[in-house]
Amino acid sequence: MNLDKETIKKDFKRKLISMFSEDINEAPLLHKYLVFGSLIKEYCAENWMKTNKEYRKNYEKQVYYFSMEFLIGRLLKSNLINLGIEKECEEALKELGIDMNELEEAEKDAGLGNGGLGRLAACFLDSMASLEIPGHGCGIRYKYGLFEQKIVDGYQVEIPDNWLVKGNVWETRKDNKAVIVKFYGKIISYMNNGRLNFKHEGYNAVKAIPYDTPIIGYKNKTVNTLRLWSAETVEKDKDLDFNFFKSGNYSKAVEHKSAVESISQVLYPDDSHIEGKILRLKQQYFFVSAGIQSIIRSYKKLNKPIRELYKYIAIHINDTHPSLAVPELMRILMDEHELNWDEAWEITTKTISYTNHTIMAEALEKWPEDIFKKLLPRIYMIIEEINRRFIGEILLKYKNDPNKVKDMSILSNGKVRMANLAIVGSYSVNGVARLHTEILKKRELNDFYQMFPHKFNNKTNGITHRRWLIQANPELARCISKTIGDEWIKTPEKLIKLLKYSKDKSVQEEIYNIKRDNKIKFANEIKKQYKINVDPASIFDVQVKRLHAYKRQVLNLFNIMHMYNRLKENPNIDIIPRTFVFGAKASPNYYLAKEVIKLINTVANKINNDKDINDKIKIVFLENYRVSLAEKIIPCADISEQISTASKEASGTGNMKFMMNGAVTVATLDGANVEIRNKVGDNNIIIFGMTAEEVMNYEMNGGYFSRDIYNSDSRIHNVIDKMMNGYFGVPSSEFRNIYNNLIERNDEYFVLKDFDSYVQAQEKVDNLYRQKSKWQEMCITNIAHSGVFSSDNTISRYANEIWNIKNKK
Ligand code: 26W
Repeated sequence: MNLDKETIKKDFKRKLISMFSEDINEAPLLHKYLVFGSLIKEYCAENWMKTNKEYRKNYEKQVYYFSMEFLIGRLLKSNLINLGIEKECEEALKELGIDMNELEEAEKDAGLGNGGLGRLAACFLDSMASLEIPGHGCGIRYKYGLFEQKIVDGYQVEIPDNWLVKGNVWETRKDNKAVIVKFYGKIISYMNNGRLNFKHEGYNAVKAIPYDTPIIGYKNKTVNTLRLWSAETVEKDKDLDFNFFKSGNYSKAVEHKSAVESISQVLYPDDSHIEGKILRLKQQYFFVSAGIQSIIRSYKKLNKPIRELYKYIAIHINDTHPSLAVPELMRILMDEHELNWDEAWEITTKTISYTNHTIMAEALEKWPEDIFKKLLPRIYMIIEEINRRFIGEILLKYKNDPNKVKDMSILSNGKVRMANLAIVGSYSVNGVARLHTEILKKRELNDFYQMFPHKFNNKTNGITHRRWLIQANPELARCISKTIGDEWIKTPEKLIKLLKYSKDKSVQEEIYNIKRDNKIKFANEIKKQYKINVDPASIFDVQVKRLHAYKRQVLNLFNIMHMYNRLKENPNIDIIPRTFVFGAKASPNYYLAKEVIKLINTVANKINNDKDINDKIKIVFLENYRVSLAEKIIPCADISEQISTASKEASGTGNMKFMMNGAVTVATLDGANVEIRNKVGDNNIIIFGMTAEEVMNYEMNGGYFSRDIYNSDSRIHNVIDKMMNGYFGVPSSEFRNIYNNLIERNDEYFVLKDFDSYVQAQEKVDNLYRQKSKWQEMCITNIAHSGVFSSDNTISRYANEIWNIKNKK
């Protein structure tokens, strides 16, 4: 977009007056941010409208990415970069006496997601717009995003994330596009002209109001839409509220309103455990029904036959959370468009595709049938019928084998199994990394794979290199462009050209200095916020991700405790100083994870203040890890910790972000780590630990005896004893869950089993880092190979191989 700085200055001043009646000298930072954000939105408004018109005019196939989570983070900087007006804006603001960085910091993160799954959805939106693919997001406008984390005395304390309170400049409320979603009530069947029809009566109506956010493509004219739904009472009930009010029953009116609004009130802060709460099921149906109704409504305006829906619309469901899309689309096609079952089923199963993001059994969604039936009577009927027909198919294929029916049916033991529903109702089922997809096919979903082999495929995750390199690490981006030209920006695979320079001393030096500058800046922040002195010359060793037993933050910490023990014995041992950085939120009711946070902080407190070890180890626990903090820490990392128990991490995407910023990965052969290793080669990554196959073999044979290792490995014995004997100044009761899991419950995630191999990997790090030129060669090799992990690549494959959309690039 063409804009000169004088125009920007003029527009800014005008808008500051029109919005707040203030001039620059008196306006607070927040007002300046709100004004500037609104201005940027104004700049993209025309292209937003035109994009929609073009899509309609050309009957282009639209993809709707349904996700309960979109972990967007901040939008100001990424919008400026994608509009191509970053430099002009920075200069204009500077001349107005405003610092762009300060303005950026005034934006609250949109934290509408837990972690990997939600951030992936956000990266995909950016890639779809940048590749000019007509793809839109559909989700929930939570009033409260993922909680804000405070660390008080080493413990996690959760604070509500009231992110909308000062306004959200990017969204537009669309009252004219509201729809009604129906809960509870009963279903009346009746015959009409020889056709069986269903009528929903006595339901509770909830109004779904869409809020649209523009998703701006990188230096093109495409502006797609993220549509998030908010729950409100319907007009009729508003009157009712008024009647309650008039009759003096004020509290009843308020109760009703808050019950309805609770649907879009808060994001569930759990990314690995289903809670089976009815409110979550309400959330799922709420946004799925609203989303599909609005898709069908706009499809009808095209005047195309409803039977051809799948030619113009693709609906993708991000994990099983939106799998009610299957029965909801069936309902609309049958009950509102009078198609018969077979026609509706054919259309539905040609429209919906599904991504699986986890094989952890406790994360597989199952809803109690009794709750389900009451809340969604018509949807339940449809699922019963889908299941009845599906069982017929199983019996036909497997010659009446009752075990297959038991294993595969959608309704089982009084539960509705959402993954089974998603697989049966969609034409494509994909995993998120090669290893993950193989495990799905061979084990977790083997029955389904045998029945529908054609549905299964892999789409390895990706990350947007615009946010995670150009925006987060502008100096590195500049250096890359200076070295190999800037083609990589539009075609990230071209980063491979850097490989030629991996041994080039001056490029090595330059990239070293860039990281060093990033580290200095961050070390200053750490000093300010945590009063901890960290040496920018130390190795920055970073593990940032949700806290979960399978991700094994404890393994990392045990190695640190072991290093500390060694240093206490001999303060002169020659190790390169390390700064270990952790960042992690624990689900509020995940007690083990909370103990781990307390343990990290407890150990940090002792080690950071121990004069004996000459500052050779520092530990920093970053409070409130979130997208905007990730953008700051990842460009500083020398080491990326990707140490999950092999087979447990479906893909990981942090691993890709670190690699792209020139960190060296310490990893198990899990998820996409395997593909990173295949790209960079064994010399440029540090692999340790059991393989997925070894882990799964142990699991099939009942695990292993962790106590044997505890008894035989004095390093481990020492570390665990110190954790439990008050050595760190905290009583053992605080870490009882950790201890029990590792020793009494046989260490489900093989922490002790992988410990020795991990210690060796960490010694290798120390060794390699001393060889400065070799280390830089590794960093550059990693950056050079990171292009294939751009989500542009991933999204092209989704478009070509799943959605049947030819992208223009
Ligand atoms: C509350 C139930 C629940 C269960 C699972 C909520 C959310 C989940 C998600 C599937 C968890 C998740 O975020 N999975 C991660 O998805 C990323 C994107 O594909 C992968 O990179 C991670 O490996 C995977 O853990």
